[in-house]
Amino acid sequence: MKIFETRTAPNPRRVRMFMAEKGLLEEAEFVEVDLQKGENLTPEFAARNPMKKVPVMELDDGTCIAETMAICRYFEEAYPGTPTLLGDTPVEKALIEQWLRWLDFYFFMPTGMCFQHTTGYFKDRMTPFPEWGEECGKGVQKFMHFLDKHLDGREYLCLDRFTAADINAYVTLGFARVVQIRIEPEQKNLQAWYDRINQRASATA
Ligand SMILES: N[C@@H](CCC(=O)N[C@@H](CS)C(=O)NCC(=O)O)C(=O)O
Repeated sequence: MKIFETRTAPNPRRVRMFMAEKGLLEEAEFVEVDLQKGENLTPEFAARNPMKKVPVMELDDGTCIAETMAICRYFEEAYPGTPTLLGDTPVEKALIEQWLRWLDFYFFMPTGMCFQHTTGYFKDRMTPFPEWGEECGKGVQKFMHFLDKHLDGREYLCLDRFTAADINAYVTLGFARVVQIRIEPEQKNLQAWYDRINQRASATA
């Protein structure tokens, strides 16, 4: 299989970390896509993912699957016997899904909006509204306060073990640094959790 990705971009990073945790990095050939040059906007790329975003996975039979969590779901289901990151029981699966949605809507998306609208990185393909970007940045900081409180007395975000929720939050925190949003000195629980996840081999995958 092939995975079309951009090494510096946060969504592909979530997939890589997920695969690394399962020991599956060798399963795929990674193909670099230069987003700034618009390599994701070509008809050839759009044939694989009409939304023109990375990551996209192409299976050996030509099936293409886009969306970070859809790709992660594929690895979770297709490789039984690897560490589960999306839960084992109905309750675990639902709780992790709840966290993934919170993280996507209230953390990752506003971080992405802050990035796109304050840096103008994609101004060749969208109109940045800096004020909206700043507002989204405030939402990101608010969510980090929530995470810090939630992590009081907890080692991981959801359940009592490492899950995809930790991956998504960890990668988002790295992304937030690009727009100068960092863990504040008083956010000790969040910092301790970040340091814990940062020590995992998958963090540098
Ligand atoms: N919902 C998609 C979002 C994918 C996405 O936004 N990818 C970014 C990189 S992290 C991208 O390809 N941006 C290129 C562009 O917007 O032109 C997912 O979860 O995979």
